[in-house]
Amino acid sequence: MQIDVFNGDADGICALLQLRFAHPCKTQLITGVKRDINLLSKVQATKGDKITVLDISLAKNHQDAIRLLEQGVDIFYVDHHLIKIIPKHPNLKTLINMDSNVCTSLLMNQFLQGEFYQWGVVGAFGDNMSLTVIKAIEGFCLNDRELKALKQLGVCINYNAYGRSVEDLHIAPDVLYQKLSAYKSPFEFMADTPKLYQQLVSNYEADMACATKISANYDDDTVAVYEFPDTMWARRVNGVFANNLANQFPDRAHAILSLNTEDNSYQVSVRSPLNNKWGADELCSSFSTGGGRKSAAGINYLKKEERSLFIQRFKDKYR
Ligand SMILES: [Mn+2]
Repeated sequence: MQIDVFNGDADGICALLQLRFAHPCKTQLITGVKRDINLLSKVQATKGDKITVLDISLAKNHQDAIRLLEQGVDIFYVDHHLIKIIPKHPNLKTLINMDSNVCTSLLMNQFLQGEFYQWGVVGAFGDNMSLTVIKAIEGFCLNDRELKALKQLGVCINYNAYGRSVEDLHIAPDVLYQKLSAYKSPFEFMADTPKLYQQLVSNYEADMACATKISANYDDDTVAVYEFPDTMWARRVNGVFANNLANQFPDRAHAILSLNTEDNSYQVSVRSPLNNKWGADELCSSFSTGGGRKSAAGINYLKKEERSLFIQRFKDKYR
């Protein structure tokens, strides 16, 4: 059996779309909300099964990867999240690159030599890769109007994956993947299913309109901190709002603290300055439930009493 395990965001979905267009087969899909990264723990497999894992940290899934490898399962692992030592195993094939100008969709595009690069571009826009990086990828051939359309699609597919649980999402990521997999070109998708495409766009715009009404709790030249309430739109919008702030203020680092009233904690999204992409992973990893990449990282459960400690470390990091 083939099992495809992928992050439910645009980067995960677009990496898998490219791979399955190039190598179609019947697969079992395992995915979740963007922050649900311990996806390998959900996998039950037996000797001879093949698993593809896309866009979730191998460091965070290390134990389950070893469990499956020891069972005689073959794993193909493609990712760009922080890992110190990549494990070696005869059944494990990895394509891992932690450069901040790389994402999983771009690694897949390279692997497939640009065959379905348009979906690679969509995934890369979802992960907030720069225009310079995207224009340099293998196979690239788009005019500015097409590029703009793919950007909007990437942002909206990515946006759909944000929420505390799949119940917060407008469309479950596995369902969205299956719908998109009918279109080898994203332009066909946008032209062919205007209803679903428009739905993705309007969901995004409605939540962004709510977010832009919130002003910063603290800001100076180097950092800005926002706090969001515990509502469905806020649970969906926080990461993307952080990306937008990063684009708008490229010399400033941003943190969004989203309240979780259930356990009196915050979910934190951090973006390092776009013009100096470093430190977000280190900052977040200094808290027990934190992790991510140099440019974008987060903390799942920041206790309310750790709020000022976090803000202090955040300011110190980027001052
Ligand atoms: Mn990614």
